[in-house]
Amino acid sequence: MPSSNVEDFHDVLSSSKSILIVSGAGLSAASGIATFRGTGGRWRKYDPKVLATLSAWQENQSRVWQFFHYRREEVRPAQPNKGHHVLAQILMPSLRKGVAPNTTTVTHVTQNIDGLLSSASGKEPDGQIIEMHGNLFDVVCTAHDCDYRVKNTDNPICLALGGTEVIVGEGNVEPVVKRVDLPHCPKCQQLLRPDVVWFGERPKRIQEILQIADSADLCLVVGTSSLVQPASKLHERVRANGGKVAVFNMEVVNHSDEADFLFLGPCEVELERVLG
Ligand code: BV8
Ligand code: ZN
Repeated sequence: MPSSNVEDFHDVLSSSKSILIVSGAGLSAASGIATFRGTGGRWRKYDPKVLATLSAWQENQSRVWQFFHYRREEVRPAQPNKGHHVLAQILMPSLRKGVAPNTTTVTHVTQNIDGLLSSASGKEPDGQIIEMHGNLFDVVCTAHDCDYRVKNTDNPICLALGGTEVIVGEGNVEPVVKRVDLPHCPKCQQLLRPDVVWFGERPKRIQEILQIADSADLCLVVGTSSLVQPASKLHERVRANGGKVAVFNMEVVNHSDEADFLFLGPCEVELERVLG
């Protein structure tokens, strides 16, 4: 049965040498970004197989670009919440509380593609922040022999997508933008795509992430339903190597009753109460 004793958690935290944080959509919920599977979650309205897979892209780039344009504009006004700021502080040795400043490495692997953790910490993804599913505002050229990959925050990313509402039929989005009007590469004129990891694609920096999980002695699992692999298996690797697991969630999810610590409630409140 997981403990919710903060003092016991602090003892584990202060003696940890390598901390892995794995976060999901629940961390950004308080910033106004819909989660995927929670009540009113985005996937309830759309079929993820239609909108976030390589086959969907190959079938209809217009449909997928409309969905990602819609999400870029949903995320654009969002600000980091208290949960992001508490987790950003832990990344900074000088700002940490309860974590040994210089002898502990902290890596935050987020499934979120909203970039809010980077905004809160004031630093782009690096060795400490890993956006394993990519970022909504990164685009990459689809030509295999072209290296064009940039951050693009244009609003809209191309004129044709401006103002297009995502028209959702029975689980489908009706294409209203011609392929020729979608974003194209300025270097080779091929089509650009969102630089995010779709279902069936290899998560970013996954070998590095697995090595970090295998050497971590504490894993914080924050705001994720732990349904999507391989992210959902990372805390199990930490446990398998004798590490401790602490879950921060609104509800008991996928095996969180096997965690060492479980802090139930909004993570933007619980993270500050337990870690702030
Ligand atoms: C891969 C980017 C191979 C795009 C995303 C059959 C069985 C098992 C696995 C598979 C299978 N078939 C296929 C697979 C593999 C598949 C997978 O896991 N499918 C699932 C659906 C079964 N995985 C893949 O395809 C991955 N690739 O496996 O490649 C490989 C592996 C290793 C090495 C080499 C090759 C790629 C997966 C990436 C997909 N892309 N996003 C986009 O966003 O459009 S995933 C998408 O789901 C988001 O990134 C999201 O973050 C992620 C997970 O969802 P959550 O973040 O957990 O969000 P959710 O809504 O589910 O949960 C929110 C939670 O927060 C809830 O628990 C809620 O209670 C809580 N909450 C809400 N508010 C708060 C809160 N908690 C605290 N405070 C609050 N305020
Ligand atoms: Zn190109």
